[in-house]
Amino acid sequence: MKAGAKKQSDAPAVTGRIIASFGRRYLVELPDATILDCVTRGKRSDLACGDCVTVSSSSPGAGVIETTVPRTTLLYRSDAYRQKLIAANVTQVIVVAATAPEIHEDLVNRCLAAAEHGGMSTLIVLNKCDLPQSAAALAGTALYTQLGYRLLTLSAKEDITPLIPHLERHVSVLVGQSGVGKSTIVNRLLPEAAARVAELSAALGSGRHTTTHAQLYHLDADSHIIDSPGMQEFGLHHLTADELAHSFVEFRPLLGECRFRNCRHLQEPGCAITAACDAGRINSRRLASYRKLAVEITHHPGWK
Ligand SMILES: Nc1nc2c(ncn2[C@@H]2O[C@H](COP(=O)(O)OP(=O)(O)O)[C@@H](O)[C@H]2O)c(=O)[nH]1
Ligand SMILES: [Mg+2]
Ligand SMILES: [Zn+2]
Repeated sequence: MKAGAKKQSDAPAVTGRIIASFGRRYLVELPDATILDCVTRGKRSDLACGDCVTVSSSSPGAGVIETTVPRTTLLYRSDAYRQKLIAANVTQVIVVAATAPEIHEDLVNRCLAAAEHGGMSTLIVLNKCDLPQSAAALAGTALYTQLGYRLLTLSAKEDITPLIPHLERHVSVLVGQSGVGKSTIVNRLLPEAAARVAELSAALGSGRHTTTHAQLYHLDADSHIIDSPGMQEFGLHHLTADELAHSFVEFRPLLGECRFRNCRHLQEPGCAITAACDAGRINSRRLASYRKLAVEITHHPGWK
């Protein structure tokens, strides 16, 4: 040991995965399925559910997170002041909407943009299709299938099986506003695991009924699913204006065709995106959603 180095615990560090995060407290699952209640050293809080970490054990059942294995992906949202990590190492973002509560289209657009920016694949699930208002909701989502997004209609309560093939060999994260049925989906897929983890979390976390943290579950050796807390806000302050425009997939073929190179597609003359919208080739609700975001991310003091 180098002079001055802190003495670490005697047990060698092992690699595990964060399966739940509660503020600065994490549940880390080891390869033998043991679950450790872990903290980080110092004030570090840049870890997310799905992160692979090395831990040294501090006492039976507890550990300290020492290092993080580099991530393949990170899904997060951010406002002008801070970032909120949602999940790490996911390959697929499942945006869950429902026939009720009414689809929050801006939120769907933001989740999709974050997934596009982070290089994850996407699936939109329209849940609660057993309810009478499902025809209207389905009409509202036609926009997304026209853009090329995959859309699955579901009634998690009645039959979860249509979702299963979409989960194979993915680490999926369920995102969307609260009340759309994310936790129900997990419960229907994995009733026993969900109950067991809920118990563990109640003991360690806040003990509240609603999901106040993200939680990872195993479907099989290669397929995992993360339930996330419901969100109303989804800021994308970590994107530049250019990255934002690229994360709206239908804008991509037109980017570079505006009169001004640094066009933000707001009110600039000669904007190819505005022209495409006027011609009916870009949906005006999507453009409005993009503009709201563009104004948001560029109108604060820290903008780069
Ligand atoms: N009718 C109907 N209700 C559902 C369905 N899935 C979930 N729910 C209900 O919607 C409410 C919110 O579900 P929950 O899973 O907690 O949503 P979350 O906040 O997204 O996790 C609960 O009362 C569920 O029973 C469904 O497929 N059909
Ligand atoms: Mg929930
Ligand atoms: Zn433009």
